[in-house]
Amino acid sequence: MFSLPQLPYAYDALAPAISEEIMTLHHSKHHQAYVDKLNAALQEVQLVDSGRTIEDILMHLDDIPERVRMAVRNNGGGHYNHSLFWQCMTPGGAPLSADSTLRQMLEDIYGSMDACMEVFSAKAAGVFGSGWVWLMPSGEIVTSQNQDSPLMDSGVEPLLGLDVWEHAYYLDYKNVRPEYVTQWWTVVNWKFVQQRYSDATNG
Ligand code: MN3
Repeated sequence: MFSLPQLPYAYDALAPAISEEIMTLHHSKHHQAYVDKLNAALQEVQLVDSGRTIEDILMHLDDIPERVRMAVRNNGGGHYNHSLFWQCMTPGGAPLSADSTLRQMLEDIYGSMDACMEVFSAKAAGVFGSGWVWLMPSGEIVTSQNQDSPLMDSGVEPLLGLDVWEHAYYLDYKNVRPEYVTQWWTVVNWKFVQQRYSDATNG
């Protein structure tokens, strides 16, 4: 059985970048629904107590019986993506230190952190419909549709993810997704992202 992870901060802690109302709905309703539907789909094929991690399930979707595979892909992806997303944010944000290895890598590729963030923001603006933007351990910035994760195709876990589904910002920003992205940068937990990069490159 999968369960909803606790947020590492209060529902109102990311305001004004993301309001308490959005955080409450997004975590306690949307994410909870992904968890519930994932468990229901796995239950249907007697896999709910298999003990497999969500990462393992998403990397081997072909092993899931076809009649529930799409439900596991969508809701398992939703569970994995949101679990990562919450941790990628922290009240007030946490910047990268000057000697951060992640900063070094991104500056080598993009020229500067600002330039890297501009590429990421442009990709976020360009996602058609519902999806995500991801920073990969290679430094590459990729997008996915719906609740898909790069993990599904590549087996590689993203370092940082941004939810650009309308439910993530519409109450605060209406249709102006770029403003949501601009404000989101102020709450990004780069220290967490650096830790994931260190783990990915040393492991
Ligand atoms: Mn969402």
